[in-house]
Amino acid sequence: MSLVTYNVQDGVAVIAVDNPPVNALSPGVPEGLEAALDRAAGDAGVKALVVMGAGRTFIAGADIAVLQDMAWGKGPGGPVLHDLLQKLEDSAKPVVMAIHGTALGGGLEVAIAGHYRVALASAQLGQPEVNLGIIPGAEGTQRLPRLAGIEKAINMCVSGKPIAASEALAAGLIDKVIEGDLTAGAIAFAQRAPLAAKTHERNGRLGTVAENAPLFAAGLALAAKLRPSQEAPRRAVEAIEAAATLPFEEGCRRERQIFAECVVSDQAKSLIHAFFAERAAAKIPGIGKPSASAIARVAIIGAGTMGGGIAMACANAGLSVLLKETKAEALDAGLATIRRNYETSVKRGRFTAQDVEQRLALIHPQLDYASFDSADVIIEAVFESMALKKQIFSEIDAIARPGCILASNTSTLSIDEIASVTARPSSVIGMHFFSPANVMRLLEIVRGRATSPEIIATAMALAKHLKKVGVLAGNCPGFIGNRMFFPYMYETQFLVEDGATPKQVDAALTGFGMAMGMFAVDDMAGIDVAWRVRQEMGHFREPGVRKPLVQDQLYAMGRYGQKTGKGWYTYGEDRKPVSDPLVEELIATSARTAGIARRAIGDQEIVERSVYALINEGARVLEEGFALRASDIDVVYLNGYGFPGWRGGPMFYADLTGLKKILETIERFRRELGPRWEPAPLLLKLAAEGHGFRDYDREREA
Ligand code: T1G
Repeated sequence: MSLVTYNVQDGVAVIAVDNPPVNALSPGVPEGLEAALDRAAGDAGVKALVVMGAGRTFIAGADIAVLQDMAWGKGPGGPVLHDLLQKLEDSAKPVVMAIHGTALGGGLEVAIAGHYRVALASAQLGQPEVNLGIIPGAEGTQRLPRLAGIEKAINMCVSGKPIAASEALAAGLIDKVIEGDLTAGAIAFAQRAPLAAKTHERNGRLGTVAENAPLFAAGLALAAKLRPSQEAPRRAVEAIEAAATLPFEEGCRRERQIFAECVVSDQAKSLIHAFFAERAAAKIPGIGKPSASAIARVAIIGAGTMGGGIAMACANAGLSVLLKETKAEALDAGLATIRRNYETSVKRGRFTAQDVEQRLALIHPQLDYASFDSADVIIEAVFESMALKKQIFSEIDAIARPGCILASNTSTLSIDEIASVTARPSSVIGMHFFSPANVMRLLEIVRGRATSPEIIATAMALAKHLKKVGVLAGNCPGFIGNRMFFPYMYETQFLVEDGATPKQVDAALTGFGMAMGMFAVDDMAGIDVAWRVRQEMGHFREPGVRKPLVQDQLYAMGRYGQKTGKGWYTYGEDRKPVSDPLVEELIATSARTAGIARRAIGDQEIVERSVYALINEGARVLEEGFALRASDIDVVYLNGYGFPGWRGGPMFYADLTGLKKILETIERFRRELGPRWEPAPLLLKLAAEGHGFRDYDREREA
C-alpha cells in the first residue's frame, strides 16, 4: 500500500502523504514523495504541485520509532531526507505545501523546502525536536531562519512550541491562510503561483554578525531558562548560528554533525522513551478504547485546594460542574480561589476575561446533593480521612444514577475499603489528581478489586479529555506515586539526621534535575498533610525500624511549611525557602539524642540514597502488579513528581545507570544503613540476568 498518493486536478499534481495516524516520515514516505515529484516533473499536463497530508494532519515529523533506533545505535545515523528536500527545492514547477493539523519537525522542514506554504487557520507549525533531546536534522536550522528570520527560528527551535498559522504568516513562514477547503484553496494558489526562489537562496533575513550577536546570546539565555540541564536547545542555537555564518551546504553539514551527537545522547534516549511511555500508558490490556463523549456533567465534593483545581480542569475541558461544600464560607472561599487562579491565568495571557466567564459559568456551587443524580462522574475530594470518605460514598451511592462513576481523589487510602460501603463497588475508582489539579498533567487512576473494565476505560478517556496523562495503578497503599515517594521522602530525612542539611539535600536533588528538593516539596504540600497521611497509613509502627525524628516535631511546633511561613525552611513575602538555624539545631539535637554519629555527606550519596529508594520501591510496585509497566512508573514520576524528563523517569534512569551497579550500591546501603534497603526481588532478578526494566516491559508486552 503506497504511503503517498498522487492525482492531478486542473493541471496541478496533488501529492498526499497517507501514513496514519500522523503522517510521520516513516520508511517509504520520503521515497514515495520523491517518486511523486519525479512523476509530476515528467507530466507535461502538470503546471504546479500541491503537497499535503491525508487525514487529520500534515506531516507530524520524522518517525520517532526510527529515531529511537538511531538513539540506540541501530538504523541510519541521521534523517535521510536531503535528497527529497533538494528535489522539492529544485522542482522546475512551483511546489505549494498545503498545511492542516500539524506541520512539526521534519514535517515543517519538508514544508519549508517547498516554494510556497498555505495553511488553514487552525494549523500548528513547529520544531519540537528539543522535546526529544535532539535538534532539527533535516536542514530546518538552515532554512527556517532564511524564511522567518534568526530570532523566530531560535525561539521556535529552543522552545519547541508550535506557532499558529496567523503567527507563521506574520513571520513569513507561510504565504497564505486558506479559508474553507484547503485542497481547493491550495490548487487555486498553485495555478497562479510563479516559480519562486529556492528557500536556501533566500539570505536576506540572515542578518549581520553584529545584528545577530545579541540574538544568539538571548537564544542561549532562553535555552538555559527553559531547559537548564538540557543539551539540545543550546545546540540548536549553535546550528542556527551556522546558518548565519556558513554557506548553506556547510551549514547543513554542521547541523547533521550536531544532530548525530544529540541523537545518541542519554538525554535523547530518555526523552524519546518518555514520548512513547506516555502513549503506552493509555493502552490497558483487556480494556477497550472508549470515548469520553458519555461524560457531560461532573459533580465534585469539596471545594478546597484539590476540589477547586479539579473543577477548573473540568470547566477548562467544557464540562458542566456541580461543586458541593458543607458550609457557605468554605464554598465562598473555594470559589474565590478559583476566580483568583483564573485571574492569574488572564494576567499570564493564557485565557481572556471572556474565557474565564465561560468557564465560571460552567461551575455550579451548592451546599447539597441537588442534581447529583444526573452526574456522569462524581469525584470526592475531601481531606484524607477514611471515615469521612466512607460516609460520603454511602451518601452518593444512594443518589447517583446507574452507570455513574464514583471516584475518590484519595492520594493514599484503599479504594476497596471506600467501595465496601457502596452497593456498586464495580463503579468505584480512584482518580488521584495532583496539586494544582488544573495544572498538573498526571492523573493516577486506581482500580479496585471490583472496578469494572468499562469504568476504568471511561476514567482513562476522561483523563485524555481533561488533557491529563492517565496512568492505571493498583490499589496498594499510596498506589504508584506516593508509595514510592514515602521511602524517598524518609530517606532524605535520614540523610539530614546523618549529617546533611535540608538545603544541601535539596540542592543535590535539584542538581540531579528534580524540579524541587524534597524539603521544599514537604513545606509546599504541608507538613501537617504528611503527618496526617503517616497516621492514616500507620508508617513506622513495626518495632525496630528507623523512624524519622524531626518531621513530627515540626508538626508539633505548628511549623506546617509555606502555609504557616515556617517548616523545614522559613518563608518571607517572596515565598523563597530560607534555611533556619533553629531547624538545623533541632536536627542535630535529635540525632545526638538518638545516638546518631553525624558525618559529612556528599551530593552523590544524597542522590543515590534518594533516587535508588525510588527505584527499589518502584521495582516492588512492578513485581507486585500495582503498575502495568516500568514505563508507567516513569510517566507517573515525570508528570506528577518533577522527575527530569531528560532522565526518562526513575526506572529508565535505572536502566541507563545499569541495574547491576544500582544493586551493588543498594546492597552496600543494606549492609551500612539497615533492612529498609533490602533489594527488591525483581531488581535482584533483572540485575542477575543482565536485563533492565525495559526488557521486563518488553517481555510482558509480548
Ligand atoms: N513518529 C511516530 N509515531 C508518532 C509520531 C511520530 N513523529 N507522532 C505521533 N506518533 C504516534 C503516537 O505514538 C501515537 O501512537 C499516535 O501517533 C497518536 O499520537 C527530521 C528528527 C502530532 C501533536 O515531535 O506531538 O522530525 O499510541 O497520541 O495527542 O528534524 O503526536 O496511537 O500507537 O500523540 O493527537 C518531530 C510528535 C519528530 C511530533 C498528535 N515531531 N507527535 O497528538 O496524538 S523529530 C514531533 C506529537 C523530527 C526532524 C526530526 C503528537 C501530535 P499510538 P498522539 P495527539
